[in-house]
Amino acid sequence: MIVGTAGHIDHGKTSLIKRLTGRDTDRLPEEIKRGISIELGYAYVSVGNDVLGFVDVPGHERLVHTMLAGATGIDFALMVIAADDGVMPQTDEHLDILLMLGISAGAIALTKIDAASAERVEDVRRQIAERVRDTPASNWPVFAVSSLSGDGIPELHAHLLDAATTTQPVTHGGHFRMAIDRCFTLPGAGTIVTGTVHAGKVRVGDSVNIGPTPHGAVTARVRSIHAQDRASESGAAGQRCALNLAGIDKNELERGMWVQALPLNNFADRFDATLSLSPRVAKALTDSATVHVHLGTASAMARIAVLDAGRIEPGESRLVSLTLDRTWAVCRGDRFVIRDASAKRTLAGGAVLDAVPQGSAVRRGRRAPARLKWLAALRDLAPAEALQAWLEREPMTLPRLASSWNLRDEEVQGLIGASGAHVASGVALSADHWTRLRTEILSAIEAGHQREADMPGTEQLKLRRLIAPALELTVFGLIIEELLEQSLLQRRGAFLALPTHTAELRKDQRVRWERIKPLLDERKFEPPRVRDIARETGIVEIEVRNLLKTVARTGDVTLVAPDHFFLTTAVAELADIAGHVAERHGAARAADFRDRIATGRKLAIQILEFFDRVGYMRRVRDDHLVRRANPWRA
Ligand SMILES: Nc1nc2c(ncn2[C@@H]2O[C@H](COP(=O)(O)OP(=O)(O)OP(=O)(O)O)[C@@H](O)[C@H]2O)c(=O)[nH]1
Ligand SMILES: [Mg+2]
Repeated sequence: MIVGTAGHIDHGKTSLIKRLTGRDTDRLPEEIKRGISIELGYAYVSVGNDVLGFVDVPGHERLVHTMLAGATGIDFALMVIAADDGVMPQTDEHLDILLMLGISAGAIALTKIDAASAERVEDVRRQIAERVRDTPASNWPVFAVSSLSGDGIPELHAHLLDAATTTQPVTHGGHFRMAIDRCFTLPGAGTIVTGTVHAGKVRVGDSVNIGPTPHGAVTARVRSIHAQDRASESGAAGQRCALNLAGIDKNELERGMWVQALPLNNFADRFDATLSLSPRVAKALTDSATVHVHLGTASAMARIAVLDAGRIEPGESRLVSLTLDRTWAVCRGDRFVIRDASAKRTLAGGAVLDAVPQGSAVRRGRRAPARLKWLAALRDLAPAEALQAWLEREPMTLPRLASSWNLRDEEVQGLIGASGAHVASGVALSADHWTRLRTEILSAIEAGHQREADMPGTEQLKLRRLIAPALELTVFGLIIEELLEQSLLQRRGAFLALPTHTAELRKDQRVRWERIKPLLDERKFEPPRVRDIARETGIVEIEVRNLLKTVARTGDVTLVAPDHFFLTTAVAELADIAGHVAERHGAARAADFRDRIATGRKLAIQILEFFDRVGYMRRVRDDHLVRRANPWRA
């Protein structure tokens, strides 16, 4: 267990830690000279086989950011209030911060009782009771102590040891994450970073990512570990650790960065969260306000967008989006604290809901009602239901889920299982969504058949553009594969068709088709049009047209231009050639293409336009750019 002090300046935090652990954590020359704590202090005592860790924070009003860094990751708060002063501004502020960070276990040390009358001590007890009323801190026992005389210290000591055995350890699952609070070089050892492990476990020999640095995340290897001040093979959530890192220079590191397991890729300069404004602030927090945000051991400036209201009134909770002035590492559930722009007052505390907003959050606006509903689900529901609500709206890749929720593979699997989601090609979709997409695909193809009865069907990419433009290609492909396997769809050359959209040639039609086919084959890149075929064969024009339309449905010919049917095998070759031309020249242009296929210019253009229409190519002015592999070769 890690105990963290909190409280107003000079109220006796450091003295109390010294009395409890025998260690003076004020060691900087400036701390000794000024008699105040400036940096975080650390001390440890053994409890049986275990070690109790202490983090001592400064009380100075200008050092609240340091207090915040220290309070991150503690399990147990030791609120220190001096009997002479009683409740003071940073008593209030630190207590707010502890509660905003979600720290619910704690005790209150009423210090310096040797310097106050018994009456005064009772007065301050009443002040404290008043202050903590209606907060989780109202359960924290109050110990009247003197670090000078030692009065009350054994009782407090015993209580902490007891709490250490009964307090539930932080059972954060997930990948290893630790916010760096110190980094330094140890002669003979190299780069050391320290912090409180926020989640997961790290072992000697592990590779870890450190970031964000100005060059993104940097990889290093854990050479050795001290956990709770002892050499160890591993460090786990809830322990203070010092990691000796190989492959990284101290100068690349600073407080605020995270050491994380390699699979985590959770860097963003924006996150969406729930935010509660302290009931003790005087003014509402307005939309677009600029604030300081503190998360882990980092702080940054950020702009707040209040998503579900115009502003946040004191005591209210709202959904917000924070845009930071730099990139951060964040995961769902991370707690953070907001201070005003001049860093004078603590205003609000929150928890991250969407760590790395993507997809529709960005595309369709962060205040879209559906998105707000979804964020509320993330806030209010258990993980499996929250994931289900999320997937109902849009699919999520498993790596993104793992990163933004900090889940290990088996945890991802468990959650996916519990949410009933459908996983395809590393993407999770709700089962409903999957079924809906299947239905939409079938009806879009059906509609295509009705619209263009003489086309064999709809091209796959065009279909995706119509139905699910944001869905990963591979996932869309898998849905198509499933429909093909179940014989609900058929491939006809480059097209997808319903099995019902076909044509059997009658005997007389087959005979005529046998006569026409060689004509198309003879000049395969510039075959005769309907009227020319009619003239050459003596078959009535309208019958030629109807026959070719019927053959088109079987997929053997393709209508490329008005009344101009090509053998589908020739279209496939033309698509290859257009692809080569585009590869050679960066784009397929009519002139180059015509030279290669030796047809008229007008026809070359018509063929390229046909490729644009079915989604094989895309036209930009006179250029036709390839969008995908030749669909006739799929
Ligand atoms: N009489 C008396 N003095 C105390 C007691 N505890 C601390 N002091 C004195 O109060 C002063 C401040 O004590 P610290 O322990 O440095 O206070 P702090 O809360 O750590 O101060 P910051 O870290 O700067 O916020 C020192 O001069 C201590 O000797 C106590 O129980 N009784
Ligand atoms: Mg101190």
